[in-house]
Amino acid sequence: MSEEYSKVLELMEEAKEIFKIQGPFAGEYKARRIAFVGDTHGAVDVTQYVFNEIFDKVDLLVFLGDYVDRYPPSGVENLMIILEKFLQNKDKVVILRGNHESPITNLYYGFYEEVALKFGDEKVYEKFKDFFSYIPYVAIVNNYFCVHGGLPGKDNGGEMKLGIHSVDEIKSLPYPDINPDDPIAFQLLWNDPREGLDDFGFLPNIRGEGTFYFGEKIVKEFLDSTGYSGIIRGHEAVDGFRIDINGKVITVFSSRYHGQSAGVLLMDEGKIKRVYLYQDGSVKAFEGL
Ligand SMILES: [Mn+2]
Repeated sequence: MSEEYSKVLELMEEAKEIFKIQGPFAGEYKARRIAFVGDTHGAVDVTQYVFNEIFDKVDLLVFLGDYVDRYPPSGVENLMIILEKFLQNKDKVVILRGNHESPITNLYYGFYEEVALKFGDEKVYEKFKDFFSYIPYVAIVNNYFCVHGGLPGKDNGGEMKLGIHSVDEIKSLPYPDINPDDPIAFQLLWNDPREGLDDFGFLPNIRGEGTFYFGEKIVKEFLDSTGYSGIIRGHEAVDGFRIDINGKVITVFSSRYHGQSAGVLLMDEGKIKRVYLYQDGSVKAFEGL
C-alpha cells in the first residue's frame, strides 16, 4: 500500500472520533462569513480552490456531502484533503454525509473500484464504508437546515407526511447506519425538492425506491414548525446553483466535471453571494440568489 494513500486511513480514524461525538446531528453553528460547498465527487480542483482562495476569508466552511464516486476518479484524494483541513480546523469545518458516502452507491459509481485499485486490496473499502456510516446528516447554520438531499417523509396510513419536525428527531436516528437503512436518514440523503407540481406533499422520485420529491407544502410546514430560514443542500448536478420555493431551498453543486459550472455559496452577514467556477477555468461571483 502506498504511503500516499495510507494517510487517508489515519485521517478517517481521527475524524471518526469527532463524528462519534457529534452523532447524526453535526450541531448548530452561527458565523459571520460562511462558505457552503455542494457535491464535489472527486473534484479536487474545486476543493483546492475553496481551501486556497476562500477558506481564509470565511469563519465557517460547510461541506454538503458526496465527496467520492462519479468522475474524476479521485475520491480518495478529495477525501484526504478535506479531512486534513477538517482535523486542523475542527471548529471551522463542518462535514455532512451524502448519499455517495455509502456502499449502495460506491459499488456502482466507481469508488469501490478506485479504492481497490489504489490500495491494491478491495478489503480496504470496508474501512471507508465504516467511516462513512459515522458522518453526520444535518447541521443548522445561521438558522438554515443544511443537508445533502432534503426533507424526509413518513408513511402515515398510506399518505406521506413530513417525517421530521425538529432536529431532536435527527439526533435520535439509528447511528451508525451503513446504507443508511433508516428511511428518514435515507431520505435526508436522497430526496429532492420540486416546485410547480401543484400543492403536492411527497411524490415518488425517479432515483429509485424509497426516494421522494418534496414540494412547497412540505417546505412551508417544516420551516413554520422549526422556525428555520431555509434549506441549503446539494445532490443535484445543477449549473452551480438552483433556487427553489421562493429562495427557501438552495441547491449547490460543486463539480464542473459533469458538464456544468461548479458553485460555492457564500454568506456574509446574511448577504448571499454565488461563486461560479466555469468550464473555461474562470471564476465569477454574483451578489444575491
Ligand atoms: Mn447526491
